[in-house]
Amino acid sequence: PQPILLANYTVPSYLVLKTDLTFDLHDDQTRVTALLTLQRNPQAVTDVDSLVLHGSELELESIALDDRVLTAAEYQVDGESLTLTGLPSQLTLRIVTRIKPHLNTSLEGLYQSRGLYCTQCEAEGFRKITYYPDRPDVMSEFTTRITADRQRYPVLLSNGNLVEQGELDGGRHFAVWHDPFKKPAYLFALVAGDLSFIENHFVTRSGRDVTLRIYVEAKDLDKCDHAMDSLKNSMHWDEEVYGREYDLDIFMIVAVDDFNMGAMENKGLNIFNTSCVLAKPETTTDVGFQRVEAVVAHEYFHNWSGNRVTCRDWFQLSLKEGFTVYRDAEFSADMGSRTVKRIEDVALLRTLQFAEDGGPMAHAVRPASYIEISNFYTLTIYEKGAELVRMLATLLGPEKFREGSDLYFDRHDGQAVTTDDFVQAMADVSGRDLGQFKRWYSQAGTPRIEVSDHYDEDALEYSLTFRQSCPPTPENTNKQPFHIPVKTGLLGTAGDLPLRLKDHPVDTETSDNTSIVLELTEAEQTFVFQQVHEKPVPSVLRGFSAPVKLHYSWQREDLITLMSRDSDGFNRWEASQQLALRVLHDLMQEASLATVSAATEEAIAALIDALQSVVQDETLDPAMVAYMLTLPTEAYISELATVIDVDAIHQARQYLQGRIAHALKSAFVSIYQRYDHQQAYRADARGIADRSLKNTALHYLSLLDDESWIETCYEQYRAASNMTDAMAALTRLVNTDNPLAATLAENALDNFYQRWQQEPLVVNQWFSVQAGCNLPDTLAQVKKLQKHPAFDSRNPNKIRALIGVFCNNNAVNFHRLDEQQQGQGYRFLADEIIRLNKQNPQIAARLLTPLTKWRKYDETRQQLMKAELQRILQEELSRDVYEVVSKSLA
Ligand code: HT7
Ligand code: ZN
Repeated sequence: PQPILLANYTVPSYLVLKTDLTFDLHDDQTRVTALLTLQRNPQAVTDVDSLVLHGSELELESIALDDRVLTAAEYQVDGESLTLTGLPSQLTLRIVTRIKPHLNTSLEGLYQSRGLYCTQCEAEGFRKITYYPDRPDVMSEFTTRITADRQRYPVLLSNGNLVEQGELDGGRHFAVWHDPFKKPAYLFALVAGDLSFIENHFVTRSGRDVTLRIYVEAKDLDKCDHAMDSLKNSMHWDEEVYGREYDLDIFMIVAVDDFNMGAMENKGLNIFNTSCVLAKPETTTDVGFQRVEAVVAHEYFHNWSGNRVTCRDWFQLSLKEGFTVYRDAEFSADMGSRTVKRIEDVALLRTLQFAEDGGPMAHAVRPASYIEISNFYTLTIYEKGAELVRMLATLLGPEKFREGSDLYFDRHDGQAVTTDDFVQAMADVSGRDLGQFKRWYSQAGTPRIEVSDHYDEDALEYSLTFRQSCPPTPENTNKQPFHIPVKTGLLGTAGDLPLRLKDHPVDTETSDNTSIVLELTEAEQTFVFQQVHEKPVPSVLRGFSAPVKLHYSWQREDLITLMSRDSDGFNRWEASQQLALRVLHDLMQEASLATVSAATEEAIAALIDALQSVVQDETLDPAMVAYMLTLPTEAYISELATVIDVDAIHQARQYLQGRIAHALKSAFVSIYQRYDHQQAYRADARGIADRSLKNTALHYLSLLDDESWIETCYEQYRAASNMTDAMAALTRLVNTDNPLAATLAENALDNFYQRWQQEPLVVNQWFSVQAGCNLPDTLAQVKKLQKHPAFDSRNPNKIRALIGVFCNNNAVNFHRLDEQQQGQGYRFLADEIIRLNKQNPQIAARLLTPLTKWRKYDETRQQLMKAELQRILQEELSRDVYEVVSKSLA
């Protein structure tokens, strides 16, 4: 397959003014009639008279130009397109195609999920429905008529407002929907099935009443309230914070069980993975509740950042995704704890996005080429893209940033635009030159910043020197310096020092007196602070103000100071992680963990002391305490390593957890006992924080050589009235290497399945907890679970819960090298990829990620992983899988 290049972009030759679709849904096939009203694009560079319509896996029944049916000689069709030439400047096309949704396992286009018809058109799924210019810069006004059997498909939905419905002969009925807003085909949606709904209303600030509906299977009606509350909060927040109102009479969410991603922002008719809508305390963990809130908000916010203003081409994907992730992150921060939300987002970014940016699939936030666009729905596009928007907000300050977003929406409403247009709006309102900033969009890779400092006690001057560099990535080796905002403060003995920066007027819009945004634009830059009366501890990159790897050789004491006193909550947590990382690295250098060196003992003692203070600090949010007590994950330690030593990382982390458990036992006991186990469940920040701290304490206590804590885990599991507590306890039982724990884990797992077997999302958690088990023999257990009646090898959620969790979140087992299991994890994954390559290429390509990281492992593992990638390459591959495998072997 040939790559598609941004450099080859040309405007569409024809515009589609109107798109009238008729879907006749029948068991063996669906007949799609598309009536397109077309006009030559006045902006087309040359006077072209040809039109390329995309189409894939379609059976063409007929095509008529201005009501004249064309003969096969009058158009060219291949597997991907239909081309017409010699066209007039105005025309209509009536195209009739037949498709087979019941055989569609790719979950792109029109497909069936548990008897329900639904669509997924982003990025290029519409071409599996009918021939069409399936590109985001072709925006059209859609009318959709659906006919189907009335009894089996009582609910017929599409985008926009319902304009007509009625009965037909033969037990059939119809509905007609009209969407007054021009949109690209990727935002088209259709749903038909037997669904129930909950309804609510929202009155917009201009006084329009909007009907809100969430459609689910009848059995799930009791799990929709959290999504509805989240939707109403999102609508209100977008009015308050961005001045954006909803624009149709109705907003609908439909939950489907088989879905490749989390959700889809189709205009007025969002389609969601059930995992991102359904929530109730008994079945859903706190993380699940937060995900529902975030995804509902994200999709709703797309109504402006994505739908009203969309992308010119798929290279601009981050225009809508990065901006919308930034918007949903700010929303979640406002709904809960801002610092905690930032810690969670940065942890994800630094673990997974940094790994992506340093690996074979690294690409710029605005990539220059792709083979299969579905492979570019990445952490880089979403999370790093959001960081770029966050940096713009930091550089401009809140008022100018809001002005910039207003200008962007007003200027481009109804258009398909580029990331340059977004930055230009920010530049226009602020008068700032953001030319250099745009390198963030075109240069891949994570910049590295080395910081050094000097205190001149005679001159009372403190200087910070920053040196930036960026490692080469597959598409660009020679990086130009980035424009990097580094939010900085200086800590003295009594707290934050007032800042007086030499030769730099303090910008009052972006800085207070104790925090300043230093702007790096050169490879090396020094900033001098004046009237500094003591040698300070620098607190740099506050709030993680830029997606970079920052290096500064803090003394251990400096980290302890930052941990206890920094006014920036994010940097307090960051200092705790740095301190723990140092100890973990020391431990990994030890020949044996049976006896560790005096220096390492000293480092452990200092860490434990610092954690003791954290536990005793009553001013800290319990969620912060929980995060500060939690050691950096194996995945993050691996990301930082040059060569990943899977077993040493696991052992060092286990060992240190054990030491902390012993040393802080009484604190953990008191946290656990203090917790009111009878309190009613609340999914708010306080409730989540309290459970998180209590379960962190239980985790540590379960590591003690004291079976009473294993019994406590079992007791918590049995008594739990919410899934967070049940799962926390079950996870400890499953992962504890002790005969009593094994027996209780087995009982609990049996009980869990018996209780929840009718709830697919809960069964997924049951699969995950077993797939994530660190004890040996897990691969055999995973293979056994694949044969379990509740496992469905076609359902993406099940695949992610079992296979995804084993391969991504269970490094010690996936990478096992012992004689019986050497390379078996890799072989298992490759077999799955080969199977999924035909069935669902998008899922297959995503699942490949852990194998693509082969270069980061030791020689033996490298060879084994590479051999599996080469085995996959021998197959007849989808574009999706081919792109990932070939790039990772290149
Ligand atoms: N914009 C949506 C992307 C999406 C998607 C992409 C490829 C294949 C399947 C998909 N389902 C949804 C989701 C979002 O970011 O809001
Ligand atoms: Zn999105």
